Amino acid sequence: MTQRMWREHDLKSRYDVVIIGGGVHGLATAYYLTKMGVKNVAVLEGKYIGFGGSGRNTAIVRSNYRTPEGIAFYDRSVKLYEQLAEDLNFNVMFSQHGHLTLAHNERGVTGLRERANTNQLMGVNSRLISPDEIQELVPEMNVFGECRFPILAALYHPPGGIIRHDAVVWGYARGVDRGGGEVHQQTKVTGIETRNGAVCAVQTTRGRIETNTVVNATAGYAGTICDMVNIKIPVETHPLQACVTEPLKPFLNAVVVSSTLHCYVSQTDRGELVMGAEVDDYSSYSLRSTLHFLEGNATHMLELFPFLANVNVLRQWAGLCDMTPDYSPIMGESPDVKGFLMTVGWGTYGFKAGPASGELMAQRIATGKVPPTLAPFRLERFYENRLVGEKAAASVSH
Ligand code: PYC
Repeated sequence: MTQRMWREHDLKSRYDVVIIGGGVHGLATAYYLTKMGVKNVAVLEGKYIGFGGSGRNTAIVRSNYRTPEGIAFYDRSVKLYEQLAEDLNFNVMFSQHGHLTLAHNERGVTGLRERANTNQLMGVNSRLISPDEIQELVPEMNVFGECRFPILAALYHPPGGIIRHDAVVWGYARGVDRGGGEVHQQTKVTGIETRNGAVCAVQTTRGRIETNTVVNATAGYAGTICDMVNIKIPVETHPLQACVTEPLKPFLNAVVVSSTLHCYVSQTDRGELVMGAEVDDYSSYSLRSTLHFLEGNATHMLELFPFLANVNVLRQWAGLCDMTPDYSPIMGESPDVKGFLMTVGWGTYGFKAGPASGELMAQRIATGKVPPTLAPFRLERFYENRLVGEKAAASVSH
């Protein structure tokens, strides 16, 4: 009989680790835990795995960040993504065809030059390139023609690219199952119990589970889960919208991003263009996409690629992004509730971060020690004034 990708189980009354959220962060944490020998692990997902941000992103992977802390973290994630197909024995279709961030004014060029320098100092392959080189890499782009926002330079990051996001989620889920962990879909967490300042149980729609370690690996609902143990996190939830066109002949062999025009685009192996914008400027939990987004995104995209004017958009959607004040995540154990850990607040960077987030959280849990790459992202940084400012590395931000 064919082996199922991941099996269904009755909920046990006790697990060593309970992970809330069946997206890439929760599944990767469980996967690396099982690899480290911690096998009595359950991932709880209220809907189906990949329902949230992991199934709603634009699948861009890169490590050309701004801060040394961010670069080290995302570089580890790119390296794990590079090995992932072999590690999981599952084709995740990682296409490292390069990533271009365009600058349209002098301030933009200065910001990209600073990022290129810091990337190079940290061993990450990124460099500033001229309009001639941009045109060579993307011949179909309107680099020298009539336009409102001239292209002055770009940050070129060859290891960046796109991956098949569903495959990553399914591959990790299968890895968890084969490693001895459990994936529970349709299992909503309704409460978390504490005793003497430490986690002792989780209440779910399928029953109560005893555990001393809970990981909040949710997006969109990170604050709701933290509220269950009276922890306040500085997170605001905003929708991020994206869309996909009908398939076209392959012409775009790089991810192209313009933060001035608030848009980014890549071409999938099937030929579709996946395009997105910045987060909506209002806070909301709506997963519905809007005409306003589509009009704005099309307008900006046509500045770069005027020949797309008659291409049909097939689908549009929204995902939820938990934005922190410094655009960096919150990772590690809560300072106030023992055994309550978080990997949340990923903003618009969540999907590309999944493997490194999972590996570091698993190391934190399995060893009881804080890995150096994780340390800068602790919740305490907001009280200690040690922010890790990554807004300038956002593909698009207000
Ligand atoms: O940071 O690469 C990025 C990104 C793409 C879409 C949203 N964020």
